[in-house]
Amino acid sequence: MKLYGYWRSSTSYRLRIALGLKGLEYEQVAINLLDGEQRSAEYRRLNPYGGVPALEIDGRIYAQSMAILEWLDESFPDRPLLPRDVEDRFASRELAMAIATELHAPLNLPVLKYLKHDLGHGQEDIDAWYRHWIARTFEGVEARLAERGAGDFLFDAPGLFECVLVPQLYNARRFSCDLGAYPHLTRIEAACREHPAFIAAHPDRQPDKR
Ligand SMILES: N[C@@H](CCC(=O)N[C@@H](CS)C(=O)NCC(=O)O)C(=O)O
Repeated sequence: MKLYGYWRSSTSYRLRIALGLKGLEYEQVAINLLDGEQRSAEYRRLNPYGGVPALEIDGRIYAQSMAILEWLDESFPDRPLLPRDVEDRFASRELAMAIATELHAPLNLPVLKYLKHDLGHGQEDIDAWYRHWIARTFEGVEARLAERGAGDFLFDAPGLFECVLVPQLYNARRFSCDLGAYPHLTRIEAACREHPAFIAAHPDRQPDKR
């Protein structure tokens, strides 16, 4: 199994956590996003979306991190990322998708670059944009966790939701976002920090870190 990724990419980070939670071995292939390797013709032949991650297994390439997470869970059902109960599965997906679609999408590198270079916004505007989307989505996710009375994880063990949450919090900290209003999110993050799959997946531990 080969993971095409980048050390600081939150979508690659999601997959590294999931592969670790499932105890699956994989080789990493670094795609340097700062050098634009994701847009090279060679890489786009593998992943026509021109982003990371992509996962190669038995000559087949899988793209789109959320679809890959679900595929991994169906193909390697041991140590599941989703709980058994259908309502609980829905809760995991709802929270994970809120972050993956409403938060990751507007904060992605090409969006920030477009705001800066094409629309001419300064760094202050970019930082305000970033904080706006973080607050808008984290408020909802935090409220949902409060309603459920969530503990160290959404359920008994980390799964799909935590795979998506922890990388997004890592990014929020990079942008110096104030996370004081999200005690449930940060408590779950703290519990994940102790877990070997999250420790091994951390950007600082990746071989392509600069
Ligand atoms: N929806 C995609 C998003 C992938 C994505 O945007 N990855 C980012 C890194 S987190 C990337 O490759 N950005 C560089 C670029 O698009 O030029 C997924 O979840 O896999």
